[in-house]
Amino acid sequence: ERGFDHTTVEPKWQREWDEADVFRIEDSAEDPEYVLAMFPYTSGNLHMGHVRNYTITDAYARFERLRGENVLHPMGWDSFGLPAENAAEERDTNPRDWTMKCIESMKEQLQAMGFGYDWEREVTTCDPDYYKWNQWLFKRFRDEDLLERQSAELNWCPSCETVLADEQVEGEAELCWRCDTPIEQREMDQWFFTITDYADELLAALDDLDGWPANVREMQRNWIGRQEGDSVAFEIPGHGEVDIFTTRLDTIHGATFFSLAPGHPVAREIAEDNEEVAEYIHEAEHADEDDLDVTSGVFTGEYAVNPATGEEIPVYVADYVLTDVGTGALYAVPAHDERDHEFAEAHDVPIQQVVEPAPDADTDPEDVDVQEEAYTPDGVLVNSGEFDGLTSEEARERFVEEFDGEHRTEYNLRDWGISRQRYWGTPIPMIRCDDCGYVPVPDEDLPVELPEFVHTTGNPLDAAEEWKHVECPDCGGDAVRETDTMDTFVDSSWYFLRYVSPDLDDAPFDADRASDWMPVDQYVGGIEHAVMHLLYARFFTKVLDDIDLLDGVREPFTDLTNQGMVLGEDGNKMSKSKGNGVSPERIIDEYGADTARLFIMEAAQPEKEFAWSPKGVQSAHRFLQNVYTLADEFADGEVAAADDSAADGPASGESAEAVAEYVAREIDATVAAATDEFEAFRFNHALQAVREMVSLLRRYREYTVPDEDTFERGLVAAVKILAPVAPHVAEEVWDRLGREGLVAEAEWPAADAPENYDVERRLVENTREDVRDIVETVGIEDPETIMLAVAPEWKHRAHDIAANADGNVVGTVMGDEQLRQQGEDAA
Ligand code: ANZ
Ligand code: ZN
Repeated sequence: ERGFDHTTVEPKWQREWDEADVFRIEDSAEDPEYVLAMFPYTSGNLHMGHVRNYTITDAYARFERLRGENVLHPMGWDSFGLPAENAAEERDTNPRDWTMKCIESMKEQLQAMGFGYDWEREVTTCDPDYYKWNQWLFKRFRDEDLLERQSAELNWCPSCETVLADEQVEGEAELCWRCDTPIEQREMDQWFFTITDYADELLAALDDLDGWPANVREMQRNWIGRQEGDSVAFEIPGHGEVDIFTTRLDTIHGATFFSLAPGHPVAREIAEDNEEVAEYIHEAEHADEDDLDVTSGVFTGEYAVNPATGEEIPVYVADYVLTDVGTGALYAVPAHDERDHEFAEAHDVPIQQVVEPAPDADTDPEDVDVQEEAYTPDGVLVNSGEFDGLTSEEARERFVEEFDGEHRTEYNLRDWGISRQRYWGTPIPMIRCDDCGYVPVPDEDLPVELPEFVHTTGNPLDAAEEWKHVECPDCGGDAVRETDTMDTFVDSSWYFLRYVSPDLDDAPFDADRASDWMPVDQYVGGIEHAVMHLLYARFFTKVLDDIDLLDGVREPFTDLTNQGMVLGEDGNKMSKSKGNGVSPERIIDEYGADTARLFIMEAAQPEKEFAWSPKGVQSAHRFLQNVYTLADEFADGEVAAADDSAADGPASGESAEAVAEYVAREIDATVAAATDEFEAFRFNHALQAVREMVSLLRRYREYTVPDEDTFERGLVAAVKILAPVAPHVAEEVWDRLGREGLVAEAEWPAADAPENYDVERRLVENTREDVRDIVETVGIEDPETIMLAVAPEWKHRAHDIAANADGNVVGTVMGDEQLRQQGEDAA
């Protein structure tokens, strides 16, 4: 039985890498390259999503290392957060012990996968050596006026007398997770980072982040939500002036009602002696944000005076007006706004047109019927008195002056509330003194360490009497520590900088080294972090640069990749309840880490989702065994003596040199293609190319007695291309071929004659175009036809291109050897 045994091979090479310090990286190295995966939350278990994420960065880091780059590829633990408290509660332990156990087992799993990290740089956020710097940075933000006390609504359990996290509020009835008491909303002062000070820069800089996926940039744009508009005051007799925010001041003459958000102070004021309004507000506060009904609202009995017309229009309180958007109040113009239109129809409010299409617009004014449907584009004013005939834009400019308004820029982005009423987080380094107010803990007293965990109904920090009571750093009087801890997003906003100098004890990170390594060249992680984590990290980076801790680094991550989901065999998201999950450990046991890694990387491009496939896993495993066996046979001298009949030479009359030359060219083309594809993060293409090259080598030795040098060069190239993805098997083969040292430390292969490749590359580009055309005109019903159509031009990638055009399955159909042959014949 030829082949390798993964259960011995994998641990063996992991030990060898370790002993040779392959992944240890020195600072101030030449050609620094920073490859980073989003660090895992310490749940205790790696799932397939992690495995995919970390395989991608590991393969890329190893590839870059082979190309001579000095690659920083670190790993750490996002280890604060509520789940640890809950687990501690359930298991009668404490969050620290539980978290440390989780780290231990997750680290073992990462090591079993063969990921090459510089473990000397491990960063653990719940470690006081780390969170000390959260506290220190908090104070620097305060020095920079980027810290504020603001009031915010919190979930409050009146029975436990404690604030609850959203996750601790259960069900539609919103009950306390512990005592089932309905929770209340309470306004309380909290610490906020004023990220809104950076809103404009965070927004503008997105335009230049061209290494980021467009959808992530768009999500950040929407999240920041910058809008230019105007505010104007409407008088509500008995309640004073109410400011509205509008982007369509030109439509003010068409306002037929006025809407207040349920949380608007005037709405609350009206509710004081209006039962119906009070009830509506109460219900709105408890409604699920997701099932928002545009037509929901209640008439208050009050009227607002339109400053443009002097008309009185009815005032509603309506759910669709959001409390913290704009001013929380608006005038509604059903003729020109869809939501207002729907609301007006439901509540029988008149609809009055004030804008019609401009003469040069595509729409004929005759065709506009605002009673039927809102007309939303800009146009020319009508029914607006002396202002008729102005364009929308002219009108907006005129009206701000005319009606005493103000031009304003509004943002959706809010300041970042970082206070959490929980134990397992970074203590906020503030002390409250009755005489001095809030006083920061002096730098020399940092870190403020967490006290022992206690089981209690509320925040354990509140119960830590001894820890809590301290002297005021200013006046020496009795004072109390802040018992809130920081949002764990603070931890993850700068952890990538700590890796640069993880043991430094007089600064969060070494500024010089940081400017060598930063920005991160490749950042890979889940799309779920598109907004919060990635926006906060950008914000931190800008602040750190502004306070000269960085050297002109304005953005943390140059290239970003969001890996797609690994679905269950059934095409659904893997989940415990569906029982369709695949555990990484089982795959490692059964097939080895390399098989899992290869399958994952072959299955799809990193951004695409794919379904787990036992067939694909087996195919990856078989391929690795085949590569090993081929090398084994070669090393034993069995390749040259393969077959007597073949030894007579090519039957077709081609010279042995011509065949060897052909194979050599294919090897070059494969190397060149693999290099390009790795660079472009299309690992599956590179792997497809190497599979084809290996199968060519196998056919070569069946066809004739191979030229030994060419054959060996092919094997070596295959091993090197495979090394980033299937590193253990690659070492084993390398060793079997009698090569010096470790393939992990070898050099990426060079293509001898890249000019050949250039020609083919142009063909690929053309072919891609062709396939797109074919797919568009004939559809993808008959993939074989497409295969044949493109195969003559560039057989290497024909099937794979067709797969792209379709998006999935076609690739495997095309991999079929027979089809390939047909393609070659057609050529
Ligand atoms: C009057 C008006 C007339 C508006 C019109 C629009 C069209 P978009 O829709 O993205 O441009 N608005 C203001 N504050 C709001 C709040 N707190 N909650 C919900 N909606 C609010 O956003 C701007 C428009 O959103 C504003 O312009 C306002 O409606 C509404 F023909 O004012 B407009
Ligand atoms: Zn004091």
